[in-house]
Amino acid sequence: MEKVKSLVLAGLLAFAPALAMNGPALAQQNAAVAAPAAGNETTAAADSASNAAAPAAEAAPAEKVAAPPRMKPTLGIGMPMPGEITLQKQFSPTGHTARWLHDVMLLPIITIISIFVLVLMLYVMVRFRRSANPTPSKTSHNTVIEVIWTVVPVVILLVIAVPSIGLLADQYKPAPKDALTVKVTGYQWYWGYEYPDNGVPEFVSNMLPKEKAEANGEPYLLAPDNRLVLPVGRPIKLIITGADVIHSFAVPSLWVKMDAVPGRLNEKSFTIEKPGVYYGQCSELCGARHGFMPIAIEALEPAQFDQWVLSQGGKLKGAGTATTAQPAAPAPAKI
Ligand SMILES: [Cu+2]
Repeated sequence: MEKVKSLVLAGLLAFAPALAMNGPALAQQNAAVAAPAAGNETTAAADSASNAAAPAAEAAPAEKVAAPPRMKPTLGIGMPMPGEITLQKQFSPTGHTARWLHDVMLLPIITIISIFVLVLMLYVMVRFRRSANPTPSKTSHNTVIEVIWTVVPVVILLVIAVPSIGLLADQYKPAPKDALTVKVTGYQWYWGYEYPDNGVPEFVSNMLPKEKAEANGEPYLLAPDNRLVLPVGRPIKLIITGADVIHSFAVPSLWVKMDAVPGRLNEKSFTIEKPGVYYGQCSELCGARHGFMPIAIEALEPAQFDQWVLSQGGKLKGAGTATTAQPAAPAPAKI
């Protein structure tokens, strides 16, 4: 009995520091998660309420710039379509190279090799079956054939390697100095966007409920309330991180996919070629609502993007140090 008692005591002592440290941390985390994850409807409602209250709270800036109207998505652009079997139409230079590599190089080579091997196998099965070929050949070496089946695959691999390595390098090319920096944070289970270059504070992006998405003419499960607004034709640098677990920021039609890892800042640079709405999703299993943290990039003409930045109380890059008053809550392109 004494032994059991001392064992329990020893166990409690061993775990006491861990329990003491984790208790408050866990509680804090839960409180932080509970607030935004309280439900999309309530978050959206709270957002609109704070937006309505915002103008009254900050009467200081004389001219209030209106945000550009929320862009309507185009069916089949920047989103998957039922029955589609190939990559989405691309809207970034790296995306075009990738799509070309897949459509023009890899797919034909894979198809030709598969058909060639299938035909060879069928031929061997028919031509050299036991009844048609009762005494099999004893040949064990054929130098010419051996050289061919070694050299031809090597040549094929070299031909694929050249554009493939070029694409790999392209995907990880650092952004130029004048790139627009946006910080993307993955949370369980929504995204946060912040524009440090423009002084636009972080706002969060939650999935739209079904009725709202349908009423807006937007694809349910892909449409969030607040979009990541970006300019067309300007190099963009996304700094991507995770706040709790590993997420992955992925927008297929812009050839963007980068892990959002807690404690690490991953970088992804790209340029969008055409204005539009480009949808994506979290692509890392990150928990129960992993499938419900969509991404929508709204690409605007640079002038419209500047207007959006001003509407959020931000300042234009290179516009000196004059800052407008920070609004109580940012109001990105609303529903
Ligand atoms: Cu996620």
